[in-house]
Amino acid sequence: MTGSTLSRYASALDEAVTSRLAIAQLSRTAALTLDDAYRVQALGSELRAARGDRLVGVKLGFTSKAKARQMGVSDVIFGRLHARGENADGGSVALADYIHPRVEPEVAFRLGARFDARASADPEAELRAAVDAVAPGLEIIDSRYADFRFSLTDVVADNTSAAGFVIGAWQPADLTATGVRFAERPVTLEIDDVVAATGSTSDILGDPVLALPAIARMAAAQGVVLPAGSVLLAGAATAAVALPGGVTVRATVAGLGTVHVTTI
Ligand code: OOG
Repeated sequence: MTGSTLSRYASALDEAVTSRLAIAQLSRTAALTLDDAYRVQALGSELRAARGDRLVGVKLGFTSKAKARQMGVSDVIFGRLHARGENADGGSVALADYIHPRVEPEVAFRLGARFDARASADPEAELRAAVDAVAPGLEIIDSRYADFRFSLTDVVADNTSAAGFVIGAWQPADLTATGVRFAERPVTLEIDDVVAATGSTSDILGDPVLALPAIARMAAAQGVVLPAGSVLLAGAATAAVALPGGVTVRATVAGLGTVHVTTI
């Protein structure tokens, strides 16, 4: 597929972000390869950067079986997080900024040092060593496609539905220490104190730390360079839940604490 066609798709998806009007799935009219889809995603990130919305992290998607089942898609996918998507813990989120937002409870890692996978002899080890903290997180996803439906290449081109995120209090973490694991911690998503979904951190690839080799590999493939302070979202622990207005949504990860946000 030509660069100008891919740019056209990136612009259409970007316009859907800014206009909050969903578009038809690209796969209805075009046969994108997975490589094409990641190029569209990268071009979309460049469009954001051009208006001052810089890269502040990356995420994985479809790391949980519940999520993969919900969306009928199975491969792990990689997306980019941008500064304007960040919301303060305890703050408010305006639903008018989204098309049909959903929310997921997540585990987040923070990089204490810059990470350039392509400049590293051992990206997996370097990424593990670069992580300095862990926190509970909420991810707001918002497909730019009508009816929140897509193929694997559609959702990759659409930056894996990434739209917003909220990170709770960071706790120091040293992932180079032997035996570090974050598996088997109950995860709860509550809306106005009513449980909306439950899961376990084991639902994220068996253990959220296993997101790191996947992120190292995909960051190398995409040539993504992450500044110090970047956020890594390891993936959802439950299926996504539609985000209603006028509520408080809270994620709790046992041993890591809670994070919440109010919708307006
Ligand atoms: C794609 C994003 C999935 C996750 O954690 O599985 C995702 C979507 O379902 O819209 O972020």
